[in-house]
Amino acid sequence: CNTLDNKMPQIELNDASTRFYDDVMRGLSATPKRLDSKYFYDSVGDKLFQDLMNCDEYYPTNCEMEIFTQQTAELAKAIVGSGDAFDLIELGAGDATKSSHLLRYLIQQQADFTYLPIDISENVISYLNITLPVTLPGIAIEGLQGDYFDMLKKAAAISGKRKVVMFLGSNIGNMPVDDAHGFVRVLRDHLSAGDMVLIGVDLKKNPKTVLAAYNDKEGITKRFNINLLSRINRELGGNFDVDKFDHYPTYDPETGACRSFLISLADQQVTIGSEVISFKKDEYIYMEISQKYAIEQVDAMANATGFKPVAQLTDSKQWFVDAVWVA
Ligand code: AVJ
Repeated sequence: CNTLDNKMPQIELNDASTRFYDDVMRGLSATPKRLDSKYFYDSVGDKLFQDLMNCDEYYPTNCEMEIFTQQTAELAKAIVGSGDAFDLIELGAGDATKSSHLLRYLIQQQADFTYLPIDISENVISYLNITLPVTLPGIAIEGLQGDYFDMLKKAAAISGKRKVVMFLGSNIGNMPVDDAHGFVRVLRDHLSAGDMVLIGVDLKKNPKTVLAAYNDKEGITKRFNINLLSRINRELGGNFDVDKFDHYPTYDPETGACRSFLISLADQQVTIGSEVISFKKDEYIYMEISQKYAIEQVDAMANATGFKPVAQLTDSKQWFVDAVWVA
């Protein structure tokens, strides 16, 4: 039952936009206000995230790339096991820049595997289906577009082989610790004994280093956050005046929670469709969490969720870990 239906904007909304609209209205009607960072990634947001990965301060991508390029054999060894056939599934594959190093190595080693990238974006999946067979000759690839867990079920129905699930880039950090445990437990429920997970997790480090990564001098992170307001304007008929919001990034070294907020610079009213949302001056919208973990917490997460830790590969600065777990 959807009580928001009669207030929907006049523009035609498909299922995905309806969910977007419902989530936005729920978040902005709550106290305190919040938006969901999973909506950062429209085409403008994708581009801003690309820019972020290339900026000086944003270290996680470079750290994980170092692991994938410098410790490829170790990664392969941890997941290949006894040399049986397996499905290598990647949740949120993006352009597969990091994983392609592992894929190339596995092909060279004549490992018997199929690469199954799962992404919510049809663009991502058709791009990978077309480009990977060219850049990685000999790859067996079957891209799956859709929700992670729906597609995991589908993958299981297709093959029944052992599964290795990659979840890279510290995407797990976009959930608070409890939710992350819940997510990993659901992932475990979709796997069988002997299946594996290769998960990338950003680690606690000098708080100034963390904060700088989410407060870059060029202001890309700010634009990345503000873009969600612009997206609401574009797709849901909103009228946010984006100049009346400031970006407030935070990092708490005790909990490892790195959170970003947008702060209203004035008492103001914003309309979305026919709904009016009021902001007080200095009121915040909670936008994103990028949780950082102590390395012991990564093993603890595995143990708490039905996995056993198998290996931990860190970059040379020990800022990031790719952990391998077995179900
Ligand atoms: C893609 C979710 C891992 O949280 O570090 C980058 C997104 N947010 N800068 C992260 C992001 C702000 C990123 N993840």
